[in-house]
Amino acid sequence: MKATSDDVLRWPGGALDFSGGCLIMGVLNVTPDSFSDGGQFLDIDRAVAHGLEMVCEGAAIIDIGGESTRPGAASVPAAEQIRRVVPVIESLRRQTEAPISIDTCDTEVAAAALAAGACIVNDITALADDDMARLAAEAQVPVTLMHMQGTPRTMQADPHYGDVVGEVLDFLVGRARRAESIGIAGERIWIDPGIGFGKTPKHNLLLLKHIGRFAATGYRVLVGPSRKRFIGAVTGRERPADRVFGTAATVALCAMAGVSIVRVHDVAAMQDVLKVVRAVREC
Ligand code: PMM
Repeated sequence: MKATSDDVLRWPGGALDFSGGCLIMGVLNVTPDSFSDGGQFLDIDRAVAHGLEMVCEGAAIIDIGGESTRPGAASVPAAEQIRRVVPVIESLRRQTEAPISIDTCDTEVAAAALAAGACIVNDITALADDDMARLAAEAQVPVTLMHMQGTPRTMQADPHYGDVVGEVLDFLVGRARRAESIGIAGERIWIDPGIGFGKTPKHNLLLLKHIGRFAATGYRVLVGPSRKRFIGAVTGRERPADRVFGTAATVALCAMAGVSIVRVHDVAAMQDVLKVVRAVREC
């Protein structure tokens, strides 16, 4: 086992207490086109205010991204991502101690974000770029390794797997071991099945059904189901903002299965969900 779910994780620049169970990572997209909050937080003051609001509502981490990864999205140049996220990170850093995560697969963006005060790297390509792995190893920061089939531009065209759970699990454990060999401590590696990234609704449901197998690897598990399309497919809710109750169901089952972090938009609501799950687990 590389990590346990009942301890405090410390690293240069941050700490997280997992002893109370699953933590919330609040989503803050400084983009014009993310599927759920795109265009809402392009203004620095509004982005910062929303970040602080999520901390007040119970987010343990704020995840900031300057590039939409919605299906079909084109990549955003590093300079533009930096222009979007760095002022928000700098301002939040001055106003809250909550760890800030940078959602990018671009090493230049991650380096700028870490210099501005972020202290976690969320890489949806699971450190495909060795430079990103070296950056995280040197900075000794936690990293999220996410699974994706294809790229955001192509991933929903025709996702297919023989055994989705086994293949995603093998990929993530392989990438986690590689990250350890490059010098990232196992307790700082968070694995994420990549809900919605090159997966059909059925693939997403199977990953959630078997999410306990990911937790059983000993690496901490992060899951990002919030408001995603598969919830719309199950509930018939077209608008992402109408998928909060569906998201709540996924958060409850993740927390019961030993997931360490859920990445969500609706922090106050999911904090209630986690409080109830915690009360049941502890009674
Ligand atoms: N989902 C999105 C973006 N970044 N990062 C991780 N680690 N896991 C996810 O599931 C994930 C992510 C897309 O959703 P958004 O538009 O709400 O950011």
